[in-house]
Amino acid sequence: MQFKSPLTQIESFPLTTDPTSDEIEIDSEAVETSAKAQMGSINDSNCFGQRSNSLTQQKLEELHHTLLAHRHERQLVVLQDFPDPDALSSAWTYQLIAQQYDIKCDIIYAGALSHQENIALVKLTGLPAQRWTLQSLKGKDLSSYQGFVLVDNQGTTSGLVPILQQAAVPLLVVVDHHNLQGNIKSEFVDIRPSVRATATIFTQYLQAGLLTLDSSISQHVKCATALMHGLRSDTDRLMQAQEEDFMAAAYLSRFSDTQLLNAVLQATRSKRVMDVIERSLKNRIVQNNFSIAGVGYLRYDDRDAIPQAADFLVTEENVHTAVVYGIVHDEDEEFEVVIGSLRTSKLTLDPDEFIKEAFGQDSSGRFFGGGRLSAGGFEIPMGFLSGSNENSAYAKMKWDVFDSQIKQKLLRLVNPRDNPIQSE
Ligand SMILES: [Mn+2]
Repeated sequence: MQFKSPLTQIESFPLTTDPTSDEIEIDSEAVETSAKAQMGSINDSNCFGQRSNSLTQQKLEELHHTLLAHRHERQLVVLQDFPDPDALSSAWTYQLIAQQYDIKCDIIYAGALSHQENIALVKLTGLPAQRWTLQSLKGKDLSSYQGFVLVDNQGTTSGLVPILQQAAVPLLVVVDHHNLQGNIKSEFVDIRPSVRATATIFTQYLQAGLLTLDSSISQHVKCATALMHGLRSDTDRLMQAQEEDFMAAAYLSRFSDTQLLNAVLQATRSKRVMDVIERSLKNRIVQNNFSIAGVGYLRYDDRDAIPQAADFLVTEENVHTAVVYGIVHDEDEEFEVVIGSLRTSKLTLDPDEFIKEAFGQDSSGRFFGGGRLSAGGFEIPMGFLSGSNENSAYAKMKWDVFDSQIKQKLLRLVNPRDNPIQSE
């Protein structure tokens, strides 16, 4: 039989005691179950493709021991400021896995859920993610958390991370599939840029027995559906999926709810998102198969219109790469930031390299963005120039400056001889 339930496999293997963890006493049935599951899966070579098998098993064992060492604790699972379905579903899975070790997790993000599909996902599945603004974080008692976890990011896309570091909350776990963004000091690290979605990695953890999914438990069904959505959305509806992602999707299909997934996908675009897409169409310039569009100012809540516009622009004939950017302003916090998104169908173009090369680093050596296969994003703080102004001529002038500067940096890579500033 190709797919055996992890539980059946587990029963057939004797539980061995790990001599290195003798100080850790397994005190709950749940922990014992997952320990058994983990031992069982380590002996199983049919779960995944042979190539990734040993890595997954090694990571699985490490994560198991990290969780054991931190049982009964409270942790924060930190998502990128604007979390996507891959991040949301993976964080939820981590929370459910951690529960087995009596670890309580709060899933938090600083920005907004701005894509209509993300809002639908969270509402329809009851996904337990909370928005903690930078302001509200300062009022929280962080000493009740013994650690934090990064899922589908490496801390560079979350405004919450510097505050947690300041409060000396230790980083315990990082699970991500983006290229390495720098030096990471964490007890457990599983970063696999070859995998297309963090949801794939978490599905492998599930499949190997860190948590046994049960289709009679509604929460498990919803979480599996969320993972399926995350996996699909990070792989362009499985178009970019590799063997491991398909294997994960196949496993999830046993638990996920097709009707629920369909309901999430049916979410429609708001008029304001349509307006941003319209602006990107009007403003785009196409050079050397790159389509570049600045969309001006947009509201914080509509921030996700930018990647959606990039998704749309890259579908134009003879365009292989689209970059869309705009100034996102948050009226509540008087805060502005340049947000951009890149989409490419060109196999030889690495979005991560492209964005790092185009925009470089800030004074503290932090890159303005990065990416994964076929997609990337960037955020450029506006510093002293941040803050809205009632005067529309002033706002236009500010936009023109940022627009020209970004175009100049992009066009230097798109067409090295072309420089829009020099000609003036
Ligand atoms: Mn992802």
